[in-house]
Amino acid sequence: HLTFEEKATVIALWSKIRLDEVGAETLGRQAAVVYPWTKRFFEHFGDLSSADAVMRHPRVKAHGKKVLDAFSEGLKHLDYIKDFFDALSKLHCERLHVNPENFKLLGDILVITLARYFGREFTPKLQAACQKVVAVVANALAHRYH
Ligand code: ZNH
Repeated sequence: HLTFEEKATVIALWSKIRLDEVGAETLGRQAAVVYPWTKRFFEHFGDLSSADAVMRHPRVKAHGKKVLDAFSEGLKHLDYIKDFFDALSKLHCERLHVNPENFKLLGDILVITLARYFGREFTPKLQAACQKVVAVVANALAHRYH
């Protein structure tokens, strides 16, 4: 469970990032390099043949921003996040057919991207709070699959 302090810490950290940059890097790392099989969800975006192509792709960037914007909104509603993400969970389950395991993978990549973005400022305590938040979000998005 997230403490009040952890929530505040993550919200403060989040306010310092550029959502488009972190979003594109997260998605790029995921789909281009680390979990390349997730590329198949984004083939309709166009050329995703190399890591560079993925990370620079305008539609990937736009999508990364969209995903992180949803994350931002989720941060404001952590106490009832399952309800808040209910429709989004349903969309991923019923229409997009994304295996919910991918939500956890994306969360881990997001944490790694944040660590790279913040460097030494990203203390173990901050990481712990972030790991909890991405777990809560992944769980909420997987809710409709159960
Ligand atoms: Zn997702 C879409 C969010 C994950 C895949 N997404 C989407 C959207 C959003 C999101 C907001 C939009 C919707 C509308 O339009 O309505 N996601 C999200 C989040 C997360 C996610 C928050 C975290 C966790 N996804 C994910 C993953 C995957 C995905 C992991 C895979 C791999 N999505 C997707 C797709 C889509 C989406 C495919 C559609 C796109 C287009 O545009 O086409």
